[in-house]
Amino acid sequence: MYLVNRTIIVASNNEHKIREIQEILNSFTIKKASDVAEKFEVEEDGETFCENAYLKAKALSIYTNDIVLADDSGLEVFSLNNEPGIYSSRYSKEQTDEANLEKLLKNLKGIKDRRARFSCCMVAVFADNVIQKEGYVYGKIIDEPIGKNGFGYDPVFVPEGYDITFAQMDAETKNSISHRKNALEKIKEALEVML
Ligand code: ITT
Repeated sequence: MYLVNRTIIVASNNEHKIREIQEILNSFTIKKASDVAEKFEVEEDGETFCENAYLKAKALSIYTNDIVLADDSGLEVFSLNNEPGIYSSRYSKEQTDEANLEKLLKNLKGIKDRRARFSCCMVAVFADNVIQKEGYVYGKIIDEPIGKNGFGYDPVFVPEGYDITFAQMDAETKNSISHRKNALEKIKEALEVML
């Protein structure tokens, strides 16, 4: 099958993610869920990033014939049994970036092993095809948030090989090494074969 349409609908309500996907997949036209569906909400009851990404992509695909792309991602802290993991956006009672961060730092108080990784599973769905790719970036969690860019846990995550947090980096630098970038590069490669 040859796809001539290079439009991708992103099955996400997270504006930060959508912007990063747009910046990384800059040879595609990126649209958001609200462009094709009035209200888009999915119960993320999968047990892995990929299960949840598939649930989101499949749910939006009934509204469009374009390629649908979903991202499920999160932070895994090794000394916390890989928490918050798939619960990253819902870690605290308040479920805000600030409260999630605060809970993470509290749970890490006094713990020396600060190693962590961001994980991302991207699922693209179109016609009868499903493409699933994962990406990671390894690093460590610092004691106090630093930086204003990005979102989520960016202010406490210092990637390997750097001495600043994701939130201190410009978007271009984060997007050149992130978990999202790594997963998207693989998705892009798979899609380009079919376009
Ligand atoms: P959608 O499901 O609508 O896409 P969401 O924010 O709920 O949006 P997820 O369920 O995939 O998405 O949760 C992702 C959470 O993981 C996000 O809210 C952050 O807390 C964290 N996260 C993922 N990628 C991140 C990044 O690049 N920088 C910082 N935090 C990130």
